[in-house]
Amino acid sequence: MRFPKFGRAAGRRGVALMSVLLCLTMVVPGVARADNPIVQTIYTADPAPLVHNGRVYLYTGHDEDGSTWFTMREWRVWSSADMVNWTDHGSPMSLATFSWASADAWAGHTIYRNGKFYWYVPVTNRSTGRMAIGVGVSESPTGPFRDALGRPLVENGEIDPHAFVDDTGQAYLYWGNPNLWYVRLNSDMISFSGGPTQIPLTAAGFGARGGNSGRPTLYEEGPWVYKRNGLYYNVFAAECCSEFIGYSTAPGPTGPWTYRGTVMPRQGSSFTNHAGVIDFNGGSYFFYHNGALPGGGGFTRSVAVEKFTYNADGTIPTINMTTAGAPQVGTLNPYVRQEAETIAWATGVETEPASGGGMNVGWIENGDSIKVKGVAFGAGAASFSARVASATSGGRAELRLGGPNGTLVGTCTVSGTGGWQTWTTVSCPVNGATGTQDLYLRFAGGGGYLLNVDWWQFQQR
Ligand code: FUB
Repeated sequence: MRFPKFGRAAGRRGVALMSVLLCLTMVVPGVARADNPIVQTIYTADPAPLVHNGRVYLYTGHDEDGSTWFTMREWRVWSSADMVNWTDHGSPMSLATFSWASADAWAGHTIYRNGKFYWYVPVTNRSTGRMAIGVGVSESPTGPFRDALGRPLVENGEIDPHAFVDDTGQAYLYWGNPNLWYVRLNSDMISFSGGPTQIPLTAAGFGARGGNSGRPTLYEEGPWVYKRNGLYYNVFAAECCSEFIGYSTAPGPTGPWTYRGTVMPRQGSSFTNHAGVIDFNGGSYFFYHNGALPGGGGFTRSVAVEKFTYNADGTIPTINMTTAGAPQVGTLNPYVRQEAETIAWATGVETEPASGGGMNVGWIENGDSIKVKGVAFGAGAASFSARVASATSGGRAELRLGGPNGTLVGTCTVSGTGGWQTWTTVSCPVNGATGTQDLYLRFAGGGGYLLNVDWWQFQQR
């Protein structure tokens, strides 16, 4: 099925929140020009990054187009080896994974243990009408995930689970809004010992909140707990609305916590924010979400990332949202098969499951483009091949360097193949692609949708 092009209306939570949102929308540019947000093909929210075998796997929610609430039905997975070119792995887990869930595929977290990936998610339990925590499990970071229990792992009406395994091997699950809870997970990661325990929300631990919100501290939701150099960190969404990101530290995984201040101020035209923190390839990275895409806002959010350096005393510096994003780690090899859905920045296109597995890029129209950053052509490419399909009469894939209208180094012509999933391989000569370049696949042709691309690869001179 073909859908309208991306770029949809912002949502609405209520009069008060909409006012906040409108104020933010007026002061923040609506169109990002660089590599943040990470995904341009759909709205994404609630980042949960995981480093595994030299790649960063990014687990997100999916804000439906035109949402006027947190209308979320599935979770999505992306991965990158270089922090700028992200591969779309589609949706390996959705509300349908949990037969007992009725709605609200909200902020989850994935962790690796025992050779398996455990994805903890909050959803509405159909039979109780309350938010409950389910757990998906898979042998692969990109799924598919199945319901590990066939019922909630834990249920108390609160959200935003985050798992952490301490050096001792003891695992914890944290979650909560408006309270902050933890439970000691057993080593199977799908059962626990003892009951849910509340972490005291004290002003010393989580900062004092003013106003008449009825909440004692700045803690709002989205705990992200980790250990670094013997110190335990809890990075969380603070106050509402709009939220900023704050953090606390503790000598142990259950506290006592000490509030340490702001990580990311209120920015970015989404009244929520949600943190994910990792170390990867010697750098530290802070993931968050905002409303920076066209049509973006509080219910049409997008995940973004910044690189940062801890202060010498272990405190976290203030991190601001940028459109530049993180610098690239290394380069991308064009002489091995690259998925078309490995993208630094896409304009106009969307993705879908490909008939042969994985995803393909589709909804390609005249003038659309895909940027692939830092492509290491070395001494030079001689030719380009791509797996393509077209249910219409096709179009052209122009290979350009440095920009969508940059130097043209090759053009592949694609004819109709008889279907959007009827694949053939096309090739064309390439001249002038040397060194390390930002590659743009720019598409040209007549009106309507032109072609789909599953993968591409250059051949060396
Ligand atoms: O995405 C739905 C909810 O919004 C999440 O569970 C919260 O963390 C907030 O980001």
